[in-house]
Amino acid sequence: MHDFHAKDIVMLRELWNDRKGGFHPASAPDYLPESALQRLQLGRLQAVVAHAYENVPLFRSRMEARGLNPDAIRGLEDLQNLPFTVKDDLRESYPFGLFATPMSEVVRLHASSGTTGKPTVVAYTRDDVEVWSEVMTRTLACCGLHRGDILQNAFGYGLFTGGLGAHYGAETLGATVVPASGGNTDRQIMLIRDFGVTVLACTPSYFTHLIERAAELGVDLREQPLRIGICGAEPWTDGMRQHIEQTAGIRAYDIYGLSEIIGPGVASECPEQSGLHIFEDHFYPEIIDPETGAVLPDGEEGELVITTLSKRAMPMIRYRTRDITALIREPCACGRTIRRMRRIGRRSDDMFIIRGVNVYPSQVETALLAVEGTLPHYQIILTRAHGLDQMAVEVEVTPEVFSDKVRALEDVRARLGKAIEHTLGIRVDLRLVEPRSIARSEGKAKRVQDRRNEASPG
Ligand code: DLL
Repeated sequence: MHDFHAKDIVMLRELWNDRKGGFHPASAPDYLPESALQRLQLGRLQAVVAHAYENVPLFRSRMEARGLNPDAIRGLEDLQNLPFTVKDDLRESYPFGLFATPMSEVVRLHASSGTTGKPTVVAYTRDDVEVWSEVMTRTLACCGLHRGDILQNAFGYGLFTGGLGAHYGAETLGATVVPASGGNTDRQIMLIRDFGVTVLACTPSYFTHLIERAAELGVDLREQPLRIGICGAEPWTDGMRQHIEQTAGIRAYDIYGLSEIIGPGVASECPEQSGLHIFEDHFYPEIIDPETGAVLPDGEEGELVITTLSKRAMPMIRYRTRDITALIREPCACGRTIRRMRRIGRRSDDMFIIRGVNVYPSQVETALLAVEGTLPHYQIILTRAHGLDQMAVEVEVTPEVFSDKVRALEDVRARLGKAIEHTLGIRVDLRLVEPRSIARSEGKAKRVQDRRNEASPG
């Protein structure tokens, strides 16, 4: 499968001992000329389509219904004739219905907790785990990690892909891993200090919680050797990034992935922080119009669709991620030639409509982080009264603002109200609350409480 460089990479990796970083041999495919990359992609695409066709009955029957077989893939552009795969396909084939290899070849299962009912299950062969380690190594190298770095991994270990994904990638890169997993925040802070941790990997919302707790314990993260944050698994705005970078004295990088495709390791920012490089020799990206399914050109915003080019246990053909972004073909100043995607600010299914206006949670975050006196802890509460959707935003304010009660509070309320109205075009019910009154998350933050279908009191 990774015919292309496997042996040489292993040899180079062992020779490689550059403590200052720079180029990591596993990153070689990031710099392929376009024509070589496309040749590689086409060969892998043909192989993966044939593999799925032969081994996944659902995929085969959808192909046959369109009068297609694997010979239909003569060029990369032929991919757009193939059927989509969606999250419900995984739910309906629970647990193992989409596997393309016998269980005797599956060495790992992961699952993502669905909001309702059964989780979705994903599988890996030994080769798949190796590809995963490779793309996570490339992710970490892209973010400037090198041997000698001590990475504290506060992504959750377990069925969630974040913990083990980052773990294997960091070990393969040659960094020292502290497998802290999520939670137990005081101990995390002690380890960061005592071990001289240089890299912290966790969700951005947990990072903000950790920063806050460190301050309460009298630990200034800016005085620690910590230099890089590896953040992902949930949307976060540039305002949130600035908050993390300034209060922790680090550079915070955005990494993207999803269980159905492999876990983390699908795309990563580089030091330019201007879009995420997609490891497209393994994950072929398309952007579609979510309404019509038509493929959109690079640069246009739409839903990200990914085809796995090398996965064996559970290949995904044209998987609809529901994440909204755009592809960037222009070369990156870092020198990588693989395409980038814009940061994911929203999903096609996290939008809600308030008095006729489309609202995304990230818009609220952008507005509130621009106002001084607020903290990056908030939640959005949706209710329904007399058939109309109502939106309230609860935001924590700093202790200074809160203790000053009337004047400072009114001042923040006025500025925040204006900022939200400016961004969303509507007024919302604003509730300024005391620091620490909104629940903290150890993994993915739940920003929206949707109570619209609960019976109204009385
Ligand atoms: O969250 C995998 C992951 C772990 C990615 C650690 C990065 C770091 P799932 O639990 O299956 O997998 O959730 C996938 O999370 O479709 C996006 O909606 C969202 N997501 C992941 N990364 C980002 C990101 C992991 N950097 C879903 N920005 C995806 C915005 C993200 N949303």
